[in-house]
Order: sequence, then C-alpha cells, then structure tokens
Amino acid sequence: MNKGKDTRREIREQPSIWQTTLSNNEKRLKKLNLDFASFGQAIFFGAGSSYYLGLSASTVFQKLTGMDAKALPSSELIDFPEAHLAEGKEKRKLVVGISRSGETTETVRATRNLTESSYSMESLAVSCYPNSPLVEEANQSVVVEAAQEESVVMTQSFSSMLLTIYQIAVKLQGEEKDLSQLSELGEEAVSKSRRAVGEILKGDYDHFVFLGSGPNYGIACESMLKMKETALEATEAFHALEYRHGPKSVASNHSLVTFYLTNNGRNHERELIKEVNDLGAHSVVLGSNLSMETEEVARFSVNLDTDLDQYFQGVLFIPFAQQLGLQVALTKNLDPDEPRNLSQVVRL
Ligand code: F1P
Repeated sequence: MNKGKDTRREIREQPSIWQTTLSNNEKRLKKLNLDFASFGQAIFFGAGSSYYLGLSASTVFQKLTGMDAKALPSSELIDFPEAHLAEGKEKRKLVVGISRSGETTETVRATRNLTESSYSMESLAVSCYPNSPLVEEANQSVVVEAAQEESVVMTQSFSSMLLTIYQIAVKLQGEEKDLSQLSELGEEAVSKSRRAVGEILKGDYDHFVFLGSGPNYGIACESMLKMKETALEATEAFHALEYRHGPKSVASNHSLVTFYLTNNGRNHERELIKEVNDLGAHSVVLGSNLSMETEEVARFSVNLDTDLDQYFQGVLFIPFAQQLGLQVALTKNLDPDEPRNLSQVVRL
C-alpha cells in the first residue's frame, strides 16, 4: 500500500494551491466589510495547528496593520474570556476564528459566545468549508476551498489559510503588496526542503527541536506538532533564545535543532547555532540569502533566494517540517495518512 500518499501529494501541491488561493482571494476579500478604523484589537483563535497558525498570523497582522493583535487557543476563549478580553475599550475587537473543518467544537463555541457577549466585536471565520458551523456562526468569512485536503494532519490547509490572513492584513494596511511570488518561491522551498530532508535522514535522530521567533514561533510550534502527529517523535518548539534558558540541557548528538532564521534576530541566532553544535546536536537553518558563514556553521541549510519580507517567510518554512515528519514516519513504517489517535475533526 502506498503509505502517506495523500499527505505527500498535499505537501507537494502546496505552491499551486497557494496560487489558486491567492487569486481566488482577490475576489473574496473585496466582499469583506471590515471598517479597519473601528477596530482597536484583533484576536486570532483556533485549535491545534489552527492555533499555531493564529500565533504566526497575529504577529504578521500587527506588524502590517499596527493594530494590537494576539492569538489564543479557542478553549481559552470558552473558559477564561475575562482573562483575555478587556472590557470597556472604546474600539471594537476583530475576532478571527481559524478552522480547516469549521467544525471544531471549541472554535465554533468561542465564536458563538463572543457574538452573543457584551463585547463590541466583529467575528471573521477563516476556514476551508463554506457551509460549516463556524462560517454560519461568524459575521463574515473567507473560505479557502482550494485547500481542502484528504490528510488528517493539516498541510496545505495550514499554509493556505496563513497566506489568506497575510492577504487580509495587506488589504487592511491599504498598501499594494504582491504576494504572488510566494507560489513560485513555494516550489523552490518544497524542492530544497525535500533534498535537505534526504540528507538529514542519513543521520539518526530521536529528538527534534524547532526554534522560531516573531512570525516564525507559530511555524516552530506547527513543526513540532507535525513531527508528533505524523512520526510520533519527541519534539519541542521555542522562541530562539529561549532555548538557552534550560531546554538545551536535554540536547544530545541525536538531537536535530531546526532554526527558522529572521533578519531581526540573525546575529544572536547565528551564535546560538554554534552553541547547539557545541552541544553535539545537529543544526538545520532555513532562511533567505544566507551568508556563507551561516551556511558553513550549520550542519544542514535550506537557503531561499528571496528578499521577501521576513514576516512572510514562515509559509515557506513549514513544508520542511511537513516533509521531515512524512519521511521519518515512512522510515518507521508508519502511515502519515492514518495518524495514531487522530481524526480530521475534533469535537467535544
Ligand atoms: C484542526 C485539527 C488539527 C489537528 C488535526 C485535526 O482542526 O484539530 O489541529 O492537528 O489535524 O484537526 P480545525 O479546527 O482546523 O478543523
């Protein structure tokens, strides 16, 4: 049986799905009625991969629009809204529920609770399914139908919904930004990542760490989840420098530490690579226009040839972890299309 065929196809098709998504969204986003000036805060929420998508999306949204933005697990908005939503702010909140299925109970319930609450807000759903409960609950929605997938674990749906939120932020910012190059860059990212994974898996690792700061922290968290879901591996995710404050103590020469490099943190991230190497762990760096020094200091590298804003690069990094999880699973004779203990939709 061809184990992981759906997951493999959906990872590799991402760049073309992004192209379809970007062009379809041109029409969809015109229908959005978001009075940007009326909002004082944006709150992104989801479950699992969709929460991690929100972590990355919220940083991009704040950077581009200047609006205060944060991300929460949907369950927090059900159980502890008072701990996260300040009363009395004169401006409205834009609350963005993210869900591939549009059926995850806590995300649907959080949207309903917010809509019925006393908070002055506008709810927006980002999903892959048009007639889902989440889309029905929200005031407005953007549905990314092209990214619907067979695989239980989220791959193209994650990256395509993240792209969609990039586009919403660009639209609200009011400046023209051409994101169409992301599709072409995606082809480069998928093929370079696949080659790097092939090299990496000549080694023997039993511990995977993903480090990412700013817009890349959510990507690091999603990478961690991909390795857990598809390959049943021990994985961790941290903001880059957080790794030095204790977690590095468990690194060994069977640890693979992946860095999603940023421009802002490039200098100390480079020093951290050397520290990781000195621990005996193997380092992987993904970034754009990497210097010879950075490529030489890292064990493995995926060097993307682009000057794209660092806030948009996260979507180019995630195919690496998706393919790493897929290939490690296959070496363990697991089937990523049938991940243990998981289902496509998680309901309470
Ligand atoms: C997302 C989710 C994923 C999980 C698995 C099942 O649900 O729970 O987080 O990793 O893929 O689906 P959704 O709310 O985005 O549909």
